[in-house]
Amino acid sequence: MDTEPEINMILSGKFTHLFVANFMESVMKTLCGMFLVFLFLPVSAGAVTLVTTSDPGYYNDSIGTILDGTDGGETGPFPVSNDANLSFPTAPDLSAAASILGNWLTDPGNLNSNWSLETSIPNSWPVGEEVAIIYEFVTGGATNVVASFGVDNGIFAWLDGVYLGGERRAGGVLLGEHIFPAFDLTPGTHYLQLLLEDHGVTNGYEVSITADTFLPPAAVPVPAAAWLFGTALIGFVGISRRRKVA
Ligand SMILES: [Ca+2]
Ligand SMILES: [Ca+2]
Ligand SMILES: [Ca+2]
Repeated sequence: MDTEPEINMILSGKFTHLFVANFMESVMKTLCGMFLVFLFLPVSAGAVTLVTTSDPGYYNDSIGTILDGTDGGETGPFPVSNDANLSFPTAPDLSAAASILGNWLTDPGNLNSNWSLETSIPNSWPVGEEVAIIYEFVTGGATNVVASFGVDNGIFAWLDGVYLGGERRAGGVLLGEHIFPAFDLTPGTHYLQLLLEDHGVTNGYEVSITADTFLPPAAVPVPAAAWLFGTALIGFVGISRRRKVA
């Protein structure tokens, strides 16, 4: 019978050996294929996009032109007409707008009423005025974060209140004309604070912030949270009882 050798193979264990050998061969082929795919994949920089133009952020459009002419006049960060290309290695003096901006650099989790959480950051604003933006990052850690901008006319940037730099250019918006040095983010909440400057004719804003890796924030395990809540409740009951006793 035709099936007899097969039965015999099963009985003798040969079939099992053949099956395992075939299975291992197909696994090895698949793994080799995957390895080759990985080998030919480009090493991608900026694999994760964190912020693009029109994404939401905190927005302050109450500054108006109060900074114009302060901190060095036409050669400073807030000119009325000077279109010279300049870099500003030290942070601009924002004291003229201190009450409008509030504690945006030192405590961005508690902003004053001039700030709003917009559905999206506008890419233009009244000509000649300055506006401020904050992007919030809640993460379990991020690496090689690259912040790239196109602005008409100037941009000043801080990360968690630490000045990253500032530049001014003549008119026009070209994404990538301002790129700040890449940074990593430790687990927690971080803020990228931006001040946009304009001095006439027109203005505009584009943004692209990427990272090589971006981990989501660590979730609080429910049993632990429940345990803490339970402990707090027991403590509260204990205090209440002691107060009643006293
Ligand atoms: Ca201005
Ligand atoms: Ca520009
Ligand atoms: Ca302009």
